[in-house]
Amino acid sequence: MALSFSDIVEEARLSARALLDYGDHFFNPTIRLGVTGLSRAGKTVFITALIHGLTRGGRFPIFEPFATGRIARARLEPQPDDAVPRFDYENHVRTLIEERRWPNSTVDISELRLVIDYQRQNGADRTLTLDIVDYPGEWLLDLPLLNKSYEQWAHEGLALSRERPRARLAAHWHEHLATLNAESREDEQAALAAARLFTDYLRACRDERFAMSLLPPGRFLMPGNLAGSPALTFAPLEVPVDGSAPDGSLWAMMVRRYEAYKDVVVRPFFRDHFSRLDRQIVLVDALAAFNSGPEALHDLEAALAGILDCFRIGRSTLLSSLFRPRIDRILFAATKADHLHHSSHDRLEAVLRRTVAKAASRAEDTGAEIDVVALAAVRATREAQVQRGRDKLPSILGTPAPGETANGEAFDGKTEVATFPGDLPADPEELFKGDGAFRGLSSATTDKTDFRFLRFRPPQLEREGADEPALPHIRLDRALQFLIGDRLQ
Ligand SMILES: Nc1nc2c(ncn2[C@@H]2O[C@H](COP(=O)(O)OP(=O)(O)OP(=O)(O)O)[C@@H](O)[C@H]2O)c(=O)[nH]1
Ligand SMILES: [Mg+2]
Repeated sequence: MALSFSDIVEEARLSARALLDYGDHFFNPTIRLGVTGLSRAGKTVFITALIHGLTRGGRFPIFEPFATGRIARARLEPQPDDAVPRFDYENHVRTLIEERRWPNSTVDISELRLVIDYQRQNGADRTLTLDIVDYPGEWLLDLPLLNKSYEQWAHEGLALSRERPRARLAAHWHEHLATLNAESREDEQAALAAARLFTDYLRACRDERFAMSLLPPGRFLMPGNLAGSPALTFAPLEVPVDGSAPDGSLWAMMVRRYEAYKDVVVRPFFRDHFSRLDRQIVLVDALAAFNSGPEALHDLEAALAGILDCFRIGRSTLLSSLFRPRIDRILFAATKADHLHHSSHDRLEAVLRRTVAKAASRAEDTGAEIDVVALAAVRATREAQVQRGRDKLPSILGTPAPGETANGEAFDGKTEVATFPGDLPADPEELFKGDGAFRGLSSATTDKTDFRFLRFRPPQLEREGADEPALPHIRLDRALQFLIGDRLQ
């Protein structure tokens, strides 16, 4: 790949940063852990539960350094990056434990530093600094744009928007597109209308439940302080993939803005955040995808392939071999596993493993060790046997959040209900093929099935003395062991 001048400047900046970080890490062993996932995947809850568990004594039998008592203590310290918002841990914990509500949605990147004092296996005392970075998966999915020209991006985006079921959502935008001539004079009003209709289409895709999660450019749906700027006012045009835009044309205007988007949004994210990560966990709301059917599952698969591709691109983009990104472990985690009976947790992992494996075989080598886990960072349900007719059914008990409804019944946030979690098939292939393979939650006492997206309140905790009680979880310790266990040997 030929490097342009701006690429070379970029590489010099990256190298300087890498050297600085390297010096830092040498004296003060540090892991930068990236936590990402699409909107509502469970990032905020995961980080809150992780920090609460490490600082307040969680139950982590599979996290070896913790279970064997080698971790003396873990404490919060001021974070290293002054320009990044702090992860609002204290507030999130209060919301979860005292109000028994889930924390509000977060839209920006945030960071928190945790310092862990531990004893090495050989007895020596050491300190490991864990910097946790929460960032939207939508930003990650922008990375492939770095390797794509405007024409390539427009071509791919248009092709995708003409496939079922997207075509229906793109109808208005397509109508407008048909009135545009890419080679005509540049025209701000045409660009504004195209960008608005294109953004409406992206939003409609996102809102159709889980389906269709592959949607760069990510900032179109979370513009923040760039709202209304030219860098966010462009859209695909019908242009030849290998063509070049005539001077002064609408096409040239779109190209310029697409490149501006890369300069002001994608490159800074890559340089300041992504390229500095050591470990990465990608949270996936796989159950929502199963609930939406095979189409959503194929979409999820494509999104995971896209994500793996980002890690590969992270390795090859711009970088000399000396300063390649250093992510060496990636964990894919299916969240909210407390919506399933424990007998299905391994199956959930199997489906995710199968989905990632397919994606991994298409993406080239990411150079990182990859694993999968099914977890619930905060377990909101308990298990019970419920009598139905002559049978005893393995069920889960939880308190639906106030305002949740199912089968015409509205919940007040106080009553516990028993639901019967659908079984996942033993063979993951069935989910990809068939309809009706997974039905999600249904009522345990009747055979009504409209419980699929029921949200439970966080659990009621029993206080033991003055200590803050531990939050229950599923396999959070397994995730920790993979993500940082080896650095606490
Ligand atoms: N039952 C259960 N629900 C969970 C769990 N984690 C997350 N959720 C649900 O998923 C929702 C989203 O979780 P968040 O942690 O806010 O997700 P996020 O990825 O930070 O979302 P954004 O900030 O909007 O990008 C929560 O409001 C809960 O309803 C879990 O471990 N168990
Ligand atoms: Mg969040």
